[in-house]
Formats: sequence, structure tokens, C-alpha cells
Amino acid sequence: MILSEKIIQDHNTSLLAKHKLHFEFAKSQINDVDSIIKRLVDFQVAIPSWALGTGGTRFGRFPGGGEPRSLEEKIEDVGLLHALNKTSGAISLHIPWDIPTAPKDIQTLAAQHGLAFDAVNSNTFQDQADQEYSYKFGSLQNVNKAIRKQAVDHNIEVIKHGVDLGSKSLTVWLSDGSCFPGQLNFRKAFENTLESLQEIYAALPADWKMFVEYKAFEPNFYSMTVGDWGQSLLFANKLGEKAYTLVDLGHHLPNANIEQIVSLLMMEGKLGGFHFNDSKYGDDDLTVGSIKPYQLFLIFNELTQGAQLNNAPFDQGSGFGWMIDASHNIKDPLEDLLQSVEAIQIAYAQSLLVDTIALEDARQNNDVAKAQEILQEAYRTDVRALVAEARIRAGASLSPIAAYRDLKVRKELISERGLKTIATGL
Ligand code: PSV
Ligand code: MN
Repeated sequence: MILSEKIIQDHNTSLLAKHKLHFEFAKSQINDVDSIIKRLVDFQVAIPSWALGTGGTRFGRFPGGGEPRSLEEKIEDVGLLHALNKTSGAISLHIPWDIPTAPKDIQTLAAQHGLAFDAVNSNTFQDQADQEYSYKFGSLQNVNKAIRKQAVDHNIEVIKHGVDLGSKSLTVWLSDGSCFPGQLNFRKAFENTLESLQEIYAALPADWKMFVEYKAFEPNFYSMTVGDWGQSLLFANKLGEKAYTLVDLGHHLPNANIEQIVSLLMMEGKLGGFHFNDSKYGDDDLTVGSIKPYQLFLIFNELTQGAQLNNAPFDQGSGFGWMIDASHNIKDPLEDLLQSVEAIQIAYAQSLLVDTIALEDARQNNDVAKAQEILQEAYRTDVRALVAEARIRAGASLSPIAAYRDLKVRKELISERGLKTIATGL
């Protein structure tokens, strides 16, 4: 299914009058709306190829129907999202869940939908039917050199797939670690992992980046070999200038101050990108902004300020890896992704409202209440009309979820693909 710009514009017609009222009011409250809107139009968030089907837990899975059956159909789904919001202009592949067997055709198809290929992701956290050795006791950290080599070779294979598609980065997330005290020599595990990562790093094309994603727990529950941002940064620093830390919002211990992590990683020039999601307990992979929207705003505030200080904008083509990494267990994945993208845009727009000069002044004077007021003033500003205006200017839908429902997209996908289809992924 394809949503043409004409269909979307027609759907916008009935919503325009109300939007204009909201936008005029927003303009009267907010300075320099045009530059904020331009930043929003330029900002793109990649969609992971594994988040287009229904997710599940170890207790069960309840597919909703019409799930993409192939990489081509996944691209079609991301194309639908991008047609609706013009902010989902990239797709991130997980290998071997999505192997581009005919890369040129896949690239052409993606380009027809206005999509680029974001980071490619390797998978050494699951065993594949045709592989020689098991990753049960780890991959890049494994005590067995032959197993480490198999995992290194897989990552190099993933880079090759990425090169074929025009990706510019590799994300390495390892489930390596241990479940019980005594199981692992931490130091050897680190050294083995470093050596393996160095071999992968050596295979990176000159203009590529490597993102080292950390996670505090799961599937190993005693230690994770890349368990926090400190360990990831250690690896990234030892690897070299093409290696960066990747922050997944759900990968921290409870109540971690993620915005502080972001600030310091940006200070070091070592923040590579994000996996956006939200959580109440652990790696819940819930819709972005659904549980802790103020935290999301505070993170964007550090991103915006860090980008300003580093003179490194994070718009399209900047090399930052902005991606959603969520699991949609009870909602329509496409609706969930539309909600997530909008939450990200809202937090970004609000972060652009922060009066950074006044904030720094308040900090210099230890005026704690004033500093808090400045941030909350920005956070409590309703920027939804700006986000909607950005969508109109980009040729997208004024109200993506309303359009998705009114145009009966899921019904159409079910009739094309069937009710009982299952997408690859977790
Ligand atoms: C691990 O929990 C993770 O966040 C990594 O990014 C994986 O690539 C992805 O989820 C798999 O679903
Ligand atoms: Mn992730």
C-alpha cells in the first residue's frame, strides 16, 4: 500500500482551519517559530526493521494481523510512516533477521519511499540454524577463540551488507556477560571483547562509525560485559575515533540520570546515537514519551545544548544514529511508532525553547528555583502546533494517527498480506 501526497493532503483539508487557529496562538507565544520548524523538518528518526511486527514477552505474543512478511514489506511499512510524518526517513536493519539478498533492488525500493539506510545491526545474541558454534556462553567475549572468530566474521558480513545498501554505521549490541558469580573472569572477558571489537573495527570502511551499545542486564543477570556507559566508553576510546557509545533509554539501572550521561558523552565527542523507547521498570521497550516525558525533554535539552557547544547539529546527514528501539506488544506497531516519533519531535521542539543564556546565568548565581523554572517553562509550552506545522511544510499529514485510521491502513495491509502473518524479529 502506498499513501500518495494527494491522499494525505485531501485528508489534511478538513483539519486545516483548526490547525491554523492553534498555530497562530503558538506563534503569539513562541519566538522564532520558523527556525524551530526548520529544525523539526530536518530531523529524521530511523525505524528498526524488527519493530514493524507485534512484539511479545516470554509469556506470549498476540499478533495483530497484516505484519510485513519480507524486507520489501517492511520497507513498505516504513514508507507509510514516512509518508504520514516525513520524519521517519530511514530504516535500520538487523542481520540476519533481514538480509538484503538483492541489495540494489532493495535500495531502489527504499529510495522510492524516500528512505535511507541507517545503522546496520549485528546479532550474536541468538544462534542461527546454520552456524557452527553456539553463543550460549557469549560471542565476542567467549573463552574459545573459534567462537569469537565466528562472531567477528558475522559482524564483518553485516558491514558488507551495510556497504551494499549505503549504511554508514554498525551498531554492536552484545548480550555477553554472566549469570552467576564466578562464571566469568571479568578482565579476560573485557580483553577478549576488546580484541574482537578491534578486528571488527579494522574492517570498517573509512567513512563508517561503530556504535557500542551498552545494557545493564538481560539476558545475563549477574554481569554484562558492556554493562554501562563507562564500559562502552572504555571500548570506544580504546578502539579509536570511529567508535562511539550508543545510548538505549531502557538499558540503565532504575532511576539512572540519563541526561547527565548524555551531557558527558557529548562533552567527550563520543555520543554516537540513541535507541529511543520508554520504561517503567527495566528494558520495557514502551512507546517513547509514554511514561517519563519530562526525562525525554531533559535528555533533549542536553542534546540540543551539547550540539550547540560542539557546533555539531544533529539533523539529517549529521552521522548521529537516531533510532526507535521499541516493542509493540498490545498496540498496532505502526500507530505506536507514529506516537513515538511525535513524542521525540515534541521533546526536541521544547528543548529548542530553553533560554540557555538565562539558564547559565541562574546557574552562575546558584539560583536553583530560577534554573528549574526556565526548564519547566520550556517543557510546559504546548509545541504540538509547531510539530504539526512542520509536518504540513514537509508535505506530511497534520494528524498522522487520524489519517492512518481514517484511511484504514491496517485493514488494507491485512487484506493484502493476511491476518496470520508474522514479521521476523524478537
Ligand atoms: C537489546 O535489548 C536491544 O536494545 C539491542 O539494540 C538489539 O539490537 C535490540 O534490542 C533487539 O531487539
Ligand atoms: Mn537497543
